[in-house]
Amino acid sequence: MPLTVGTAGHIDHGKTTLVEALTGRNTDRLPQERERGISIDLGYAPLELPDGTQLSVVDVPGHERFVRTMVAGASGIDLFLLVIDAGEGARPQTHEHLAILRLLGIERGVVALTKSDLVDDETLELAHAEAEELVPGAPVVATSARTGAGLEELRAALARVASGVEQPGADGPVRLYVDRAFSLRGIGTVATGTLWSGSVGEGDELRLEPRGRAVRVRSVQVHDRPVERAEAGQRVAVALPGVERHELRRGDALVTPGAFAGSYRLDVLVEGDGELPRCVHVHHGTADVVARVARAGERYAQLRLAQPVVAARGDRIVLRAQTTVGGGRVLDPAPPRHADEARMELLERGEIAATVHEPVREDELQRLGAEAFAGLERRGGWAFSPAWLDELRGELERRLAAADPLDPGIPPPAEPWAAAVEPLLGLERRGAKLYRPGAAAELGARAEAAAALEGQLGLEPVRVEDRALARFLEEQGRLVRVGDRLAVSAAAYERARAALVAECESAGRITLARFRDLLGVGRKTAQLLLERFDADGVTRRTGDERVLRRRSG
Ligand SMILES: Nc1nc2c(ncn2[C@@H]2O[C@H](COP(=O)(O)OP(=O)(O)O)[C@@H](O)[C@H]2O)c(=O)[nH]1
Ligand SMILES: [Mg+2]
Repeated sequence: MPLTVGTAGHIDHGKTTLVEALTGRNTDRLPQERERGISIDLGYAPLELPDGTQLSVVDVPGHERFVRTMVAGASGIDLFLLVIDAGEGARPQTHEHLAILRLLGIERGVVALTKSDLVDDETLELAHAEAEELVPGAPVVATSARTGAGLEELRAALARVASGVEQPGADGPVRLYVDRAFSLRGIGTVATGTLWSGSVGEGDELRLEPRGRAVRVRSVQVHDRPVERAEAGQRVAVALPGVERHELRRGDALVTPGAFAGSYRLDVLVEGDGELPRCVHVHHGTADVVARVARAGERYAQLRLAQPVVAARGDRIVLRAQTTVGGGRVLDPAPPRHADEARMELLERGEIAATVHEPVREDELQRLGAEAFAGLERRGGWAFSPAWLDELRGELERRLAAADPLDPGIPPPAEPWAAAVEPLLGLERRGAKLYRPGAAAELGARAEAAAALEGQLGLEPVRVEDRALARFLEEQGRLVRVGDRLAVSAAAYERARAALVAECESAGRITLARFRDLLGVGRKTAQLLLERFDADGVTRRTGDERVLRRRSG
């Protein structure tokens, strides 16, 4: 599996010329080829070294593109080829590129002093010394693309450094950040990028995130040649039938379904020396997204992104404003909406389970690490701490104790995890409320009030302010509610009904006035009672009169 070498260095220092001298390919010429639909592998050139090592060289045309390409992860760029003009020495972009390489943890590479044909030996020696000081530990090789001097030595140095670089793993879920997307006649939409992990082959079902769209891979190319499967670390072009060109954006990721998701927040460990502006460009994968920085203590920050990114724990990011202002490592690719220093400390130490208290979605936690679930309770796709469950039980107990004894239930939790957690609570669901198992309504402290009320009840409605008490007593057959917060005795209601039914059966109907006279009550009381009989389905109103409903009995 080839490793990828990324060129770095100030503009006009001879990067492209050197890559052409090494590989025979002019990476600057590719855009025109691309327009003709021939090459889909912009800026990449294969390089076979004398010892058989396969390298893939990426030469980055513009500065912005440099940043983007470099951020493309450990398996995006495995080693650097830092180019310094022997006559000019290190310039601003030399330093910035080096800083970015360091932020990203790309530590291995080779320094090429270029244009050695243009300088005298003394200048070359000076440049050599300067380069060794600038990049300690990296081999420094003087070269001339014009004369070919030093090219063999440079190849040997690259082979030496490459032999010490770890190959990216082919296992794990697929992750490919889209670098470019275009349409080819007869093929459809094609996306290119570096495969960070996993492998991709014809027929694979993947997801395009953060859009969340299912896609199927029709065919795969590596360095312009069709392959059965592409492996992690390779430059890949995938044909995606059915996907429109405009549905793909740089920064999107093709991933194994469910393995990664988009997020508007990243919790990161800040690397670099300190202060960050409040607003930065976050470079991650192939994305460049604006974000607000919420610091959490001296070492951490939450990045609040203008567009979602698809990240994973451990990913490197570069932060830029006018220039590179810092970098970071992702601690949580989809953190809660709050920059929590204590939580980030736990995440940095790998104590994932300790960050979980209230329920979090299992798939989100899964993304933080394989051992994330140790010591947690899991139910219905949610994970939570046993301590949280105890707290919830305690809280519900308190609310149950405070509930109205007449209806000793409480509304169940309404959070998204409620259905998963409810069976663990040991409570009984009745209708819309939760009760202690077997709990029954009781008068409790209102027994006296109930007795006093019952003493007043008769045919004339009595005011009852306590609605719950009125409902309870009515359910027990001890009163009948009429109007708004009024009640009559159950016996009076029965008597009134008997009178009403008898009258209707003999006369066929009844008026309000007749009913009032029959009972010997006021108009208002007669009205309230008739309305209740209507509501109970005893009578039906027709104009000024009432008739019996057929089923009344
Ligand atoms: N004399 C000489 N000129 C070189 C050499 N390498 C590059 N150049 C010239 O330096 C200029 C910039 O080179 P280029 O590769 O485009 O630089 P880049 O911006 O770093 O990619 C071009 O005019 C090249 O012809 C070299 O080894 N010797
Ligand atoms: Mg160039």
